[in-house]
Amino acid sequence: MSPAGNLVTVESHILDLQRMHPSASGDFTSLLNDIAFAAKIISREVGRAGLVEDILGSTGEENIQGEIVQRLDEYANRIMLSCLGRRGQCCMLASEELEKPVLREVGSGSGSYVVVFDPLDGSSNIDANVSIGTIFSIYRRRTINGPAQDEDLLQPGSKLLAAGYVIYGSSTMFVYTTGHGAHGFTLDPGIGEFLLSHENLSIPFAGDIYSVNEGNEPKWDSRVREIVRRLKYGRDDETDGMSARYIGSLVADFHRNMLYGGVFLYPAHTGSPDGKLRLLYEAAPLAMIAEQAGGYGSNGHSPILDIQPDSLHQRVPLYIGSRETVLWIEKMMADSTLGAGL
Ligand code: AHM
Ligand code: MG
Repeated sequence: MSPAGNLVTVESHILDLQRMHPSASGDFTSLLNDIAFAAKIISREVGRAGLVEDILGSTGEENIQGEIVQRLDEYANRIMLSCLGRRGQCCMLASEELEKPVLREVGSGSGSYVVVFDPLDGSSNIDANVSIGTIFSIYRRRTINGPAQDEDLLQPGSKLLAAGYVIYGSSTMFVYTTGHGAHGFTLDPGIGEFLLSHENLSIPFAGDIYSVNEGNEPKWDSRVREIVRRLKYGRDDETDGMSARYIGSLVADFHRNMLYGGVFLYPAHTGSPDGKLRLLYEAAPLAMIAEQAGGYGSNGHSPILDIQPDSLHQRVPLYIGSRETVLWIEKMMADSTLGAGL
């Protein structure tokens, strides 16, 4: 049975959006379709993990950020690199798994776009059969001619043309936005198509779930400790405490909060003074989706989408989810009576 009997594929949904821009060349549309295609291949491989040799486990190498590279990380990265921009739509691709961005031959394509992605997020969860995901950001290149430059890559989230994620969970879902709402599609494995299942996603304004790795509490500053304490026990005598859910895969924690409402926190701590998550391919794309769904993403002080990046793998503290809850966290972070930052 297809989701809710709805037979709108992700490709036709993207094409409908293109019709809103009669002068569009189709390059952007086909780039989004490339990403959906790559997601199907990665989903197939994730679904076979454990059955086929050489899928699970690590490659024995570390990536540029000193993290162990899992075999599926490497596979997903390779698939993204070979599927994206096959028609010369992209001048540059950048990934969590690559030290530097790669410049692409554009041939007769426009080369107008830059894509930044985390090919397989939550990779510490792969071998345990826990949900993982892919996250992507698409920017328009800023320079006109010649090889793409840093300024084409290092753009704030407010300049994103599109962003999305794929969650490989109990089913595989593709969620994307081009700035006209956030829409979710569920993969029907029988026909190999993503079918519209969650049109115009909307995060509840305030939620009942907080998600944070509380094992880091000893390394937080006093403000973050107080924020999490109040989330847990209730903000005041009239407010109930929230439930905790933490998967440890950003896409999965974020996706659940998108549907149920709530907040995800990855604050800075003494071991990671800029937080853990990466601005360009984790925080910014999810912040765009959150805002398109009525939510909000912040670094604790200001919108994630306003931050001008200065390097590809830049990290940022992240507070994201239900708008009211994230705004309350910003207010708490600005309260000097709760102590200073790190
Ligand atoms: P990854 O991109 O290498 O998988 O790391 C990012 C992941 C996120 O999915 C998740 O939110 C976070 O790291 C979990 O970190 P921790 O194990 O410190 O709680
Ligand atoms: Mg990641």
